[in-house]
Amino acid sequence: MNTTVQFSANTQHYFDLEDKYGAHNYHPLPVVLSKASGVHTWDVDGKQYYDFLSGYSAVNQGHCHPTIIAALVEQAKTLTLTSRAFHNDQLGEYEKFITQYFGYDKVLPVNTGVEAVETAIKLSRKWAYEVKGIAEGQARIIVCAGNFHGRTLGVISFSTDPSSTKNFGPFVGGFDVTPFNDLSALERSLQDKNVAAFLFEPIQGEAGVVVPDEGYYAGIRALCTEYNVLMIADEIQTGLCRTGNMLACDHENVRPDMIILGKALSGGVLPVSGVLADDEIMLTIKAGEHGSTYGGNPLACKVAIAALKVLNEEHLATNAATLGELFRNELKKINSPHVALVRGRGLLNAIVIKHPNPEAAWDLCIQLKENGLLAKPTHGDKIRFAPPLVITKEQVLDCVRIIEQSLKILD
Ligand code: IF1
Repeated sequence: MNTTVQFSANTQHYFDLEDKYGAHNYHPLPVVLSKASGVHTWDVDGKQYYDFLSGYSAVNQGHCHPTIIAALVEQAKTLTLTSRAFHNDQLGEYEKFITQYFGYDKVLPVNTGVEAVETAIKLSRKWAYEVKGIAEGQARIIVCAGNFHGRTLGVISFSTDPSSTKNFGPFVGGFDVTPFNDLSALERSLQDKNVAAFLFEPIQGEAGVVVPDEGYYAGIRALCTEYNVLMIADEIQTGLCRTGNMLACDHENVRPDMIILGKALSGGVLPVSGVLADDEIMLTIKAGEHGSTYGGNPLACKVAIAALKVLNEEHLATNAATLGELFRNELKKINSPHVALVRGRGLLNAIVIKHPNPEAAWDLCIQLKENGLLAKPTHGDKIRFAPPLVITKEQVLDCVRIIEQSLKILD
């Protein structure tokens, strides 16, 4: 369906600015947002939308959460950055808070999600050589086909997605790919004595919200323990209540050796990420061997404590579990001929579109936008639905109605 849609002069003005002055490394939905609160965003013409992307699960607590914003404003007026050349009165308090919150000895704070993934990889290699005793330079890290862990050269080095890797080589070595959700294949890859770690997403987000079989996490835990390999869970998108538990691995009561957090660790207010691990792993990195200018800055520490408190105080894991179940059940009841399947856990869900038009998912997202709901396709035929976890039952039912109404455009 190729109709030329007219946009307000106001909206077009912002499209033109980005087109002329910005890199073209995204293809955003044609909407210009200027305000947000809770589950809603508003565009420059004042139209209201439900946000069903949540900044790719960074605003689990809802846009501009007042408690988080208050913490930001208070600290922003006091002390924002010291660098790690000096101590400050926020970092240690944050480190104590988050390590007790998740039950690990230590945290290494950085800024973006991919930076935390890179940090976890560096920790794994240090541990491999200095604790496990693998020969220097020989450590292997097992990753999953269909993975998405970020966009630095080190991390795309083990991507299996050509759109992440084409013409970005040469790449970093030391990674082997195993199928996601396949414990037999994982065990075969662990026969290599040089394996240091297994890095995985509990649910593959970018791949289209691929949920593994029950027992996958427990199986990984058992195999990593048996073969003395670090189990590293990238919970950047699945963590912080998104999938109905504080961490997705909690669904099977499994404790990874390292967890990687980002996105909603700040409630969408500024980049905050980090790696949690016990001393045997964390203390392999010594003074001067890793860091970053903003890593663990006082502003990020204050905001992250507030963001983590909101998750528990507002029972967002329970809300995600309950309303996610409702959302999937109501979507299935629509029984649309254009929806091949509905899948997800908690409020990380996706539909797979089946339609002769390869642009059908995009066209549906355009129609959803017209009807007041923002979502975006991932990998062509899948649409991720991930609202802020503060959404109410009435709002979920309202959004199911919008989705049902919008699906008619594909008839
Ligand atoms: C984009 C995807 C989601 C992540 C996991 C690490 C990172 C991400 C599991 C890196 C980031 C973001 C990146 C963003 C779109 C979004 C995304 F579509 F790219 F894959 F959510 F599914 N691990 N995911 O999901 O964190 O460095 O971005 O802070 O690149 O367009 P980051």
